[in-house]
Amino acid sequence: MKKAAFTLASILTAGLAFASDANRFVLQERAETGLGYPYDVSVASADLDNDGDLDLILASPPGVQLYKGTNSGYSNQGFIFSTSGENPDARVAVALADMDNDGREDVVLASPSGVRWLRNKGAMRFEDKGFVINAGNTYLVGVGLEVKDLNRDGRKDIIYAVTDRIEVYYQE
Ligand SMILES: [Ca+2]
Ligand SMILES: [Ca+2]
Ligand SMILES: [Ca+2]
Repeated sequence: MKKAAFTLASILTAGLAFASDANRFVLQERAETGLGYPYDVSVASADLDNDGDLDLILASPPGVQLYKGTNSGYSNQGFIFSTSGENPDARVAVALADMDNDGREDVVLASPSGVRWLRNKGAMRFEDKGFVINAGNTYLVGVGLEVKDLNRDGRKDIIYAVTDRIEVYYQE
């Protein structure tokens, strides 16, 4: 009985120690983006090739770059999508979600122009499905994006925000 109490105390102490360390962050890795202009950027992570390692996506007005997660860090795979004609000063936001429920996380990219879906075809290949939301803002605005099943019907929905409004879209 005494031993059980000691064990519980140890667990509590361990929990407190963990909580007090929660504000410490240690740089693990740093990768150059190669972007030579002060573009806006947005990042997200998911296991895009279902190999058990989280991968990173970096979005900017020129396009979307992929960093594949490996045992020894993240490996820059270059651009998986290039946006021709995007205003270099445009804002961007990116989210990773399985939009078509095929078991592969897709890339959802937002800019003032709207929201684009890059379908994950597997083996780190992505297909541009074009704009799923056409906002057509020609002026520069801040952009926010969230992808979630908001109405719990099993299909991912989109929250798209620009400076003066927030819009909720359900997937049909
Ligand atoms: Ca992976
Ligand atoms: Ca998918
Ligand atoms: Ca839904």
